[in-house]
Amino acid sequence: METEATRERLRALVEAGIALSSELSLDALLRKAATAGGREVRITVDGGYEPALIKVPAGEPVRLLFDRRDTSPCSEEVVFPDFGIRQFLPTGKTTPIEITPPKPGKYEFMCGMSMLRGSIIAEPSVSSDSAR
Ligand SMILES: [Cu+2]
Repeated sequence: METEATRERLRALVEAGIALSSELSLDALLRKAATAGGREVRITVDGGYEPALIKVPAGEPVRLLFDRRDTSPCSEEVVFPDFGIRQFLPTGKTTPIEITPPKPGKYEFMCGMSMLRGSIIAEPSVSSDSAR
């Protein structure tokens, strides 16, 4: 889902990238791009969540890509109680779930039976002005 705000941020990012590219490594630029244009984290579901601990900046949208490999009924659903999300995960497919942790803290997710567990750790985000 691309919004006008996202396009604006991307445009600003490209300009900032051109201005700073002589100082910043490509890696740092890509990390900046991921933050501005929508952060993505791939999570493998195979008898558990890998990684089971995901750190993200608070207040920013993150897209979690659940790549389910197993066929156990246990892992067929993932639940984010804090966000009112209960999502079916088809085996052999990647299912995106977008959340925005509103404030720093721990947001747990689990299978439909609460046996498999993982956590999103939302950290205080560093403002772009003081980043460097
Ligand atoms: Cu389960």
